[in-house]
Amino acid sequence: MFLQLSKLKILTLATGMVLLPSGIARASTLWTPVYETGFANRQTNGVENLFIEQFDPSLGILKTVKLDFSAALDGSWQVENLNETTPADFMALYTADLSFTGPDGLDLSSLASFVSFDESYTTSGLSAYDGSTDGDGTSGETFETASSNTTAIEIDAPSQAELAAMFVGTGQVDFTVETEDSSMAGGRGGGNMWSVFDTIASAGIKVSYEYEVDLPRKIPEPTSLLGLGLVSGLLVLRKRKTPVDSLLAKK
Ligand SMILES: [Ca+2]
Repeated sequence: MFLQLSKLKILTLATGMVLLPSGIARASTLWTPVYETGFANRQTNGVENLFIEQFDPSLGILKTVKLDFSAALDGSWQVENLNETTPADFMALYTADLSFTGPDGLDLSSLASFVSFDESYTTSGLSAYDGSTDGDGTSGETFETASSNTTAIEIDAPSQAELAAMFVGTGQVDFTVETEDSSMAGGRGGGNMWSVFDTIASAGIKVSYEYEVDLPRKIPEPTSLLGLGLVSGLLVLRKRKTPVDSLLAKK
């Protein structure tokens, strides 16, 4: 009997050791809201700065940086023959380009010339000036073009720690968007030409962060503790009765 009680007691203590730390630390994976920045309808040939929010390390452990880039170029070339007596022909080489660059160390070479167009336009037989300078009518013409692109880049923080580190903090990460237009136009058959290039750029960056948080450890519920107490109490009670049991057994 003593041997049996001892086994039960040891079993109870062992069970308590499992329950008192009570629970396994668990982790949950979450995503931050999407932070977005950008501009629209800006004239080309210049540099724009864009800033995105860093991941606040107080939220948890950064797992993934997801970046979405988007950009567009819209262009038009209008030409008009202003010569009032002589027909003329005109031509244009219309080129525009938009590139993203990021902070030092972040290779965005794949985003060079992210959006571009390279068009060649020629008019044929524009009449003498029709009296309206509008890129339309018998003496004018308008050409339009557009180009856009989107791409996503993911940085895996555990395997690209150095890269991911630049996105961690309470500040911002700087990006730039550079646009360039090197178009040209000319004519033949008349020295009176009206020509307008109009190139507009838009660009945007979105970022969201995947991170991991430790869930709180599970605390034993009062009913469990009560159960443990009852079990222990019963064991003590049974242990105290043991001598009586022995005497009865002898009888
Ligand atoms: Ca016209």
